[in-house]
Amino acid sequence: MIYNAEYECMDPEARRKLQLASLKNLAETLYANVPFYRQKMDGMGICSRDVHSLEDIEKLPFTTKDDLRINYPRGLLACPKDRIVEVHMSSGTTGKPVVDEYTQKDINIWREAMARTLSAAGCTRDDIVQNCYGYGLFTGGPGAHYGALTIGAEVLPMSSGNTPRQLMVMQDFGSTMLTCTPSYALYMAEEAVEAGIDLRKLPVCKGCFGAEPWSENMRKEIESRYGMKAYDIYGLTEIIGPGVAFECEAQQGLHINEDLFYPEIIDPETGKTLGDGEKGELVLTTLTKEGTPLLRYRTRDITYLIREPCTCGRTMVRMHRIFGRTDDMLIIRGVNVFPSQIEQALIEIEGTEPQYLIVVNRGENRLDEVELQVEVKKEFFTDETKGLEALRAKIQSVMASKLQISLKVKLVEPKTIERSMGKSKRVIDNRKI
Ligand code: DLL
Repeated sequence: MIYNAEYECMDPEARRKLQLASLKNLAETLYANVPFYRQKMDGMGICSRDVHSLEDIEKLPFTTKDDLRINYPRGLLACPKDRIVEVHMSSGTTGKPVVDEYTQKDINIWREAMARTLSAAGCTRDDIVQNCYGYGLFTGGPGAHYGALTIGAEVLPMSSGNTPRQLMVMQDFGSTMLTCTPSYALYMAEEAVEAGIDLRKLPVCKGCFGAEPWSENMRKEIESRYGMKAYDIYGLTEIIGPGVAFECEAQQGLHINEDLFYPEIIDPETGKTLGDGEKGELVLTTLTKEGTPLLRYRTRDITYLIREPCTCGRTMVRMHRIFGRTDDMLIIRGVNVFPSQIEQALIEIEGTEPQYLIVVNRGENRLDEVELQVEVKKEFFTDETKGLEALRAKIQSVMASKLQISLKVKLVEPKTIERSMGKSKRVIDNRKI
């Protein structure tokens, strides 16, 4: 279902005009109101009057996560403080958290973006949305909540955790839609089996999953365990939270809410703009935000843009599902490795579950050593050590040929890798300690 055809199916040329007007306005506001941007633009000898076309965005400065941290907590505010009505922050596992401050207009933009997102997955006012993204400073819970309310659906604001209660509510209230991280969806499904609950017999038939990388394999697993259709949704605190991009029923990439967020793809090394279809770092500009608007924010997420028209009728550009991040990229003995590549390689190996953990150590010889722990399907975990040994050797040789690294594979029993209620942790890099 298309929530707002006027904008989602807009003539691309008309949209470009709108984007240009918003961009000029943004450059002007940031120059006038945010000293950080004024200094940057002065340093580059550029001002808003130099923006004549959308391509001129390349003349404007980038914003990085470090810029946000340096300006913590309120250095990037672009409007008077009393206009702020809500604040969110990232979890900030390293250093200071990044902050997003919303005016009422920003909240309305978020509601719109998330209403489009949930509608594309089939959400209507008849739905009961069990929202198990975390509530609080994290944007997941509130974002999905606002979207569901805007559509007029009923929301169960569960937040994450307390899985027995989640399953009880799902059965008793007949939730029809699930919103949470893909890893938590799988965790809940496993707990349901344990509790003797057949999720496929429940009304839950669709879900929007995101906030962490996941694969087609995980999608299939969620879809078959719940008997549902699973959609990928993408966003980040800095830009608005969830609601930046979402899958439609065609599931051939995620539509970016382009009238609100302007995407570019750059080469992360050189900063040069790349063309459609070329894989690189996603850079986003918030076109209409008031509280903490950002110019050319370097997301560190790797994807490419798909400009061809989509069968769903939306004209908004699509991005490929996120391949990984420039910064979770592991360098193993000089070879660049993304955890998502390892996951992708595992999909093709019969007998493994999409649950894995990468442990990186620096060996006595000072060389990197990687241990890949992989969960094996129950039926494989028999006493027949020969079968297991063959599987282990197979994984090892697939990884060596696909990733050009040799790693030690450790097969573990089903459900031994720690499950997370929020974002799952796929890498333990002991080299930094
Ligand atoms: O995770 C916002 C969100 C909430 C998105 C709920 C979707 C659903 P942050 O905590 O700031 O915000 O983390 C943002 O998570 O830069 C990506 O690296 C990653 N990420 C988010 N969605 C996806 C996705 C939220 N669908 C960071 N696929 C982003 C892969 C994702 N990675």
